[in-house]
Amino acid sequence: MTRSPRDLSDPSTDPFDVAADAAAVIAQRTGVDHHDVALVLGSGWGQTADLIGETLATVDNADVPGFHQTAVAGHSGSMRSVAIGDTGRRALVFGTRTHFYEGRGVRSVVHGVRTAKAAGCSTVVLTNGCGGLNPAWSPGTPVLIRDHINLTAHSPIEGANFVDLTDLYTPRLRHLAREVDAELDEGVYVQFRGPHYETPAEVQMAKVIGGDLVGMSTTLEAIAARQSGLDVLGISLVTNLAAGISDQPLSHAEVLEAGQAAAQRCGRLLAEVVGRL
Ligand code: 8IG
Repeated sequence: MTRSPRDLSDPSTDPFDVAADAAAVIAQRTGVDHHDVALVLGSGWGQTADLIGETLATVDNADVPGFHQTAVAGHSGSMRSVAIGDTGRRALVFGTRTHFYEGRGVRSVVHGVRTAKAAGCSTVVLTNGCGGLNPAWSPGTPVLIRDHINLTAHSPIEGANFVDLTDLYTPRLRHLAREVDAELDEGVYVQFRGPHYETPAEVQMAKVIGGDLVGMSTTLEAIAARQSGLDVLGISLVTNLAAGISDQPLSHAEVLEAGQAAAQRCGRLLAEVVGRL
């Protein structure tokens, strides 16, 4: 018996049911019913997962309930099951994410995280490319996310469900990341809606309210991860100085370039952290 795929945009659909369906397809296509850690690869992070271990299966997003192909250059529209070194554990690596600015709704944005939970993961590693407010962070610098400010005015949580976001970015995992790379700075990530970059005045606002990094992703996913009981590690790759911090204009080409340049350091960092989880 086949069921018709459930549509996340239908309010009568339970998004956790779609996540369970997605996890079942992933289990079938990858041949394992359990993954241990999920990674979401943001701008500039595309190559980094190769250092984690061997890719044992690749699944097209289009074949998994609730997932979509991607619209952003430099992102891949598939997910992979990767052996974590020789630990016997598996990573579920999402090569792309759905961004809030795509207008598919918050449920789509956090579907990967909910699917990771349904697939058995206990930890999610959220990566992104972003703008940096600290002029010392040259393009290609990875920065740990210590906390966030969500300026989307949305939440992935539905109903009167008051989830505690204290220590949202698991302190133990931040500590682990800094054991791997002692030079890692930490910062507060501010999510704007996008898809335009900020004005210089908006970047100054982000600074005044306590931000260090500006981007268009991650916070909604982190909130959904906490709701699901997942541990969260967030790592930003500063691919450009935020608007007005330097006198250079912003371009997506610059973003991709910085990612290439930083791939070694970021790849090692991810591989080592995931290996030690
Ligand atoms: I890559 O400077 C990247 N993503 N909002 N601002 C915002 N998002 C970004 C930026 C940036 N760089």
